[in-house]
Amino acid sequence: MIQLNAMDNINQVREQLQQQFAELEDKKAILKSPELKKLFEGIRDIPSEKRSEYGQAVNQLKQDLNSWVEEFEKSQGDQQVQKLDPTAPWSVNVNANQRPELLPSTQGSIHPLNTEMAKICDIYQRMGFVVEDSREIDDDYHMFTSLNFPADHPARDDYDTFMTDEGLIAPAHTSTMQNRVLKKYADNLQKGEAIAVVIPDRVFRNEDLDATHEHTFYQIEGVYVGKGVNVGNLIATIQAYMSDYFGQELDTKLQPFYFPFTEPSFEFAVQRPDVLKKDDSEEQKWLELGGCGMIHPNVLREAGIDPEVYTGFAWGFGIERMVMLKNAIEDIRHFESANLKFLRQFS
Ligand code: FA5
Repeated sequence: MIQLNAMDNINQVREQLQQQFAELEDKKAILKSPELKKLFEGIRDIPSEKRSEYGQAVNQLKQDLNSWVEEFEKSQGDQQVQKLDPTAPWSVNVNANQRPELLPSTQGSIHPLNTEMAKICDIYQRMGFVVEDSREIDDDYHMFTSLNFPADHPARDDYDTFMTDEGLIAPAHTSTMQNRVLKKYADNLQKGEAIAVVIPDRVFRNEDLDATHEHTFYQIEGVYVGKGVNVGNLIATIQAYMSDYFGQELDTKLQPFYFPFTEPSFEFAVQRPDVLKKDDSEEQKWLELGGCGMIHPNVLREAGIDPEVYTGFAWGFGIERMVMLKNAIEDIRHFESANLKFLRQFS
């Protein structure tokens, strides 16, 4: 009778431990459970003829607990695979059972930023500009020095730049490409043609986020250099682009500003539609779309172009802000939110 109760007791403890094991964060702790200890201590109270059977059953339970722990650890190990390799394709980093199920491609759609970027580039191509990609990692020379930022100048801090320990830079503006495209297309000038390039790409800033500021966003840079190019050409080019993209004349404002790489420099703003206004304050009246100006002689000189012979203008506009304005999107964070309700409006 004692033995029967004792064996029942082992089974009861097994059930209790099973429940505890499922809830435990540190699974190994199950091996030190007081319940198991008590079962072992109970061996001495079992009549001698039944002791061996009882002892075997308790030992079996202990072995089972060990196998639960081993199996759990093995399953964790499988999940961790190797260390994450950010350069490797999915299949190396993820187990088949961890891979999210993909929607069939027929249910996907092109991201609105890509659709709009294609439209924007198409407009500039029709205006005679070639399209170049920017890059997502660069160096101090292209991001600052080639753009006439004096060493240690506080204007460098305006860009809230992400840097690696080695001093590489995640570009904070597409202007990081100016020196490269000026050099690449310098031959155009010898042939009597202008340099006319636009560069759309992703840029990165260590920003405080709000409805019009992201840490990762897109800009489109424009560079135009030739003989006798002046501010009038700059304004006309931006206006021609704006009326094509927005399909209507918007209320715009060009006001003096400072960039080390343009002189004179301007900030280009557009009157906000009501949906993009927080309140009726003067500050909320205008949405800054971009910066622009006549390319500084030092920037041309640095790229091997004689500023006594050639002049040019450049601009850099925020793509999200243009798309927000065109589609009355009230918060820039929708673009990266993976919110299908938002994205499907554009498919
Ligand atoms: C620049 O980045 C200059 N490189 C622009 C330029 C190019 C001036 C060529 C002269 C010649 P700015 O920091 O103001 O300037 O940024 C330009 C535009 O990028 C802004 O007007 C805005 O439309 C967009 N932008 C800037 N920061 C953010 C942000 N955190 N989130 C979303 N858009 C942004």
